[in-house]
Order: sequence, then structure tokens, then C-alpha cells
Amino acid sequence: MVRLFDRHRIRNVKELDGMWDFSMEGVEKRYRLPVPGCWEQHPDFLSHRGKGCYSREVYVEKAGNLRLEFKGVSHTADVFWDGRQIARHYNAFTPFSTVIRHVEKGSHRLEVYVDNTFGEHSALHIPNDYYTYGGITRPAAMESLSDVYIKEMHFTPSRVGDVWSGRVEAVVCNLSDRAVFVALEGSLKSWQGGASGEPEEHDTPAEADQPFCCAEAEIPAEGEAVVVLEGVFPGVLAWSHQAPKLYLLQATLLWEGEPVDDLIDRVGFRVVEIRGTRLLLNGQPVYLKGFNRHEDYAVDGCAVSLQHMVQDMDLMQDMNVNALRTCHYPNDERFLDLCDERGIMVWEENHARGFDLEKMQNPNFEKQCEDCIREMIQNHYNHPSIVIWGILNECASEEPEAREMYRRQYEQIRKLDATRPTTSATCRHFTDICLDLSDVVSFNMYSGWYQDCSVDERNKQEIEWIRRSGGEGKPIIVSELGAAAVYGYRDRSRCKWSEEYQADLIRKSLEVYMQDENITGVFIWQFADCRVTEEGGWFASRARCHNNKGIVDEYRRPKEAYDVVKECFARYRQE
Ligand code: ADA
Repeated sequence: MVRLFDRHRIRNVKELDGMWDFSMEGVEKRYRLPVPGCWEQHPDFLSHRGKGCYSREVYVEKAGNLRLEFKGVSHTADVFWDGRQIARHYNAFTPFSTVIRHVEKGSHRLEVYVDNTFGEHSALHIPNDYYTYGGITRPAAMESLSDVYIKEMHFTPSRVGDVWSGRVEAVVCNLSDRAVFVALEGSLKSWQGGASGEPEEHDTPAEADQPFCCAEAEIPAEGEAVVVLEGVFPGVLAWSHQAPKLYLLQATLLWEGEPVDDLIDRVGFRVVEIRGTRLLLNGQPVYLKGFNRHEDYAVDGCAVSLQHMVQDMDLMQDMNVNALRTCHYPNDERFLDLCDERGIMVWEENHARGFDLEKMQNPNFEKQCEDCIREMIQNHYNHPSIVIWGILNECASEEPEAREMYRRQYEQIRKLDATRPTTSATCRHFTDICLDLSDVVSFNMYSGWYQDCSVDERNKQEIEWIRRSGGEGKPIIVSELGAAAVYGYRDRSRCKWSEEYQADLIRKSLEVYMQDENITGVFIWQFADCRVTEEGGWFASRARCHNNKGIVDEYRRPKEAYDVVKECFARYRQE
């Protein structure tokens, strides 16, 4: 499944999950592999870096236009339809789609050539402290399109006093060779699948659609136009981490009076703002407390199944989190759907981890970052759970040339979405020259692990330095803190790498950062152990070729620190 709710009632959708034919460049044997999935799940390709071809027959019931959507292919996809190339996409972590016109009824051949190799062609997927898998690693679907259809829609809530309003900006496309007049209708319906499953009192009855209103527009031949719908909704309930109320927003497109297409999304009424050094949700200060979570599971690779996503969410909520950082790339939309449903506030970030200036000077770097930011915001804008956009984790923010790249990326985000604050997690302690560029200042702190120093003393030095180096008056988040522990390694000396040491340091760190009024959030590094690449020298500092700083291991087996997190997140900062 592509999302946790149906996105269309009128448009016909065929999900492409299932068994596909597979062949690997340079390998004679032929295979059948599951989609979504990673080829590393097959014993012949456990650590394979190369180019594979997924292929399947697709039967088209009715001649017309088709839209193919891939939620994630790792890391480069070349898509062919009946032998003709129809799409190319780089980056495992953002969706892409393509439209094929005038498709005949009958059988067709769909092929996806997938490349997970490293080299100059790949500026973002490099040997790193996480693994770049190979495969069609997220869901895919095929849709039948009318000549006029809704390409996307962005929903922006706002509030005056206690009255909520909503604005929809829908992009309507016209594939025909003549201009057409269309009408767009919008409606809002309470989504009843919340945690309790019971309609809240004072809520709008599930069956009562609240009309947005209707708008008419002329869509140019073989072009597109933005159609705006606006509405006031006095009766709706706000979305928050304490009460994550969701609504189904349905846009229906009428052409010559007939409904020809629709698009449904799930939205929430909430506003995020910064006031002084605090982050506010619906006017109330919040303290973000959560985990950094890689999309990586022992037996799934990065193609984490829905069952395992739900298990991760249940474990994190058992530890009393209210937030998540999608380190270090945009996440699977099904996981973001879960965050929307459960009231988990999300820091979502573009795809970048630890690039020094030389890596940032890769000729493909800025374009690949820009594409990732655009696709992330274009596709994830409507998730109420996303409260902050991040960029460039631990990149060269001490370098003037890199500062220009940071500035351009923040500028790009603000143009695409002025409703959410921006930040970047840095480790350029006392040398960072980009703190003035973001709305929130975020630091990755490893006092007691990489730096043998007092958490408390080091925190005071950091805050004092931030305040006089561009971060004055801004919210501060500790975006990473933690220590490694090999699951099952217990040692009464409580030495580093033992579960005991990790539990002790997590406790010390949370007691300091969660009781410092300068700090408005913490993200523990990290939720679960994850695989890392052997290349790039990572094996030397990563026992088992894993990053072992998880509070649970890659099979989600809890370490001693699990109960420390649960206790501290329950005890401190309940706002
Ligand atoms: C950095 C980085 C993380 C991870 C962590 C670690 O802060 O942002 O991705 O590599 O260090 O485990 O050292």
C-alpha cells in the first residue's frame, strides 16, 4: 500500500507491489524479487553494489493516459515502458512519477533499472554511517488518468482567534491539445481512525462533509494551472501531539459537469511558530523529545515493512516520545502517516550526512540537494506532524563557500513553505558560521562519548557560544546525543560499549538537556542499531559494521537504556 488511507475514489489505482522478475548486471541467473524490497535480502546479493533490472508485465484494462508513481527506488532508477525510457530519478528517499499518454489496452512491459553504486554520479548516497541498499524499496502504483487531472494539492491551515480556516492550492493539469474549463470542489470530513477510534465530542460528524466551496478555472492546452479553494471551519478540532485530530480533504474535478478525477489527502489544523527561544504549536510552547530513526530493519534493509514501522512507532511511544527526526533523509510517507495519526512531531530533513567541503563541491551536489528538497516539500507538505524542515546534517558549515550553499537551501525551503521553521544539525562546535541563517539552532552533542567531558559543563559552554555566534534569541535543539552499546554486552565496570555505560550516559544527558530552559528539544541518537557501509573506513569504528548507538538493536531488542529513556521522557518536560 502506498499510504495508510485511500487517495482516490474516482481515479483508478493499481498498486504494483508484489513479485517482479529480476536480473543483476553481470549475473547469469534470473530471479523473482518482492517489491517493495532490497536485493540485499537475497543470499546472492547480501552486500551487492551494482545495477539490477526489475521487470513485470502490466495489463491495461482501458486505453488512455497512465501515471506511474514510485515512492522510493534506491538509489537511481531508469524506467522503461515497452522498451522506451519514460523516467529517470536519483535519490532513494523521495517519490517520483511520470505520465504516459495514449496507452493501448492490453499487456505492456514495465522495467526499472536500479543502480546503488557509489561514484561522482552520486553526491548524496556515499559510503556512510548508514547503508545504501539497492532495490525498489518503497511502494509503487499505476493510475488511469483523465486528460484533465489533479497533479497535487497543498493544504494550509490558519487560525483567527478560535476559528480555523483552510486554503487549498491544487495544481490541475490538462493533457489535451485544447484549453478546457473545469470546476474544482473541495470537502472536509472528520477522519475517525484515531487512537480511540471514537468520534470526539463537538467534532464534525463523520458523514457530514464540510464543503470548501467550488472554484472554476481555464486550464491551458497541454499545460497546468493553480486552482485555489478556501473555507472557514468553526467546528473543527485542532491537531496537536496531545490530540492529533485528522480530517480527510477531498478535491473533486469536474469537466463539462462530470466528475473526472479526485485527490484525497489527510490533513490537520495546526500552526507552528517561534516565539523567542520557544517552539509553539497552536500558540503553546512544546518540548520535542524523541529519537533519530534510520529506515533500517534487520531483515528488511531500508524497505521497512508496515508491520515493522508500526512496531517501531509502538516502541517509541512506549518510551514516551512526542517527536521524531528523520535522520538523514525524507521518510516513507506511510511512516509520516503514522506520525500524523499518533501525534508525533517530526523534524524532516533533506538527504545529507557528514559532507566536508570537498564532498559538497561534487558537481552534482547542489542539484541533487535541490531536487531532494523540492520533492520532499512537494510531497510531504500536508503532513500536520512535520513541524520543522532540516538540511545538511553535519556538513561543512564552518566554511564560507559551504555557507552559501546553506543559504541557498534555506532560501529554497522558505519559498516552497513559509509555514514551518528551518534548522540544521551541526557538529562544527565553536567554528560554525551558519547559525544566523536558520530559525532554530541545533547541535549534535556527544559529551561523554566522543568528548570525555562533563555533559553539564560542556552544555553551558555550547549555549554561551551559540548565543554570541548567531544563535541569540533562537530556540536550541540538541539534535543528537548518545553512546554505543553492543546488544547483550553487560559489564560491571560499566565501561564504554557496555549497555550499562550507554544507560548511564543517556540518563546524565537527558537530565541536563531536559532541565535546561535554553533547550526546546532533544533527539536521542539513535532509536535502533543500523547497518553501515564497509567502504569508507566505517568498519573500523563500527563493530559488526553497524552503528550500535540504538536504544534497541536492529531486531528491536531493547538494551538497558530503554527503561532510562522511558523514565526520563515521562518525568521531564510534559509541555
Ligand atoms: C553524527 C551523525 C550521525 C551518526 C553519529 C554517530 O552525529 O549525525 O549520523 O553518524 O554521529 O553515531 O557518530
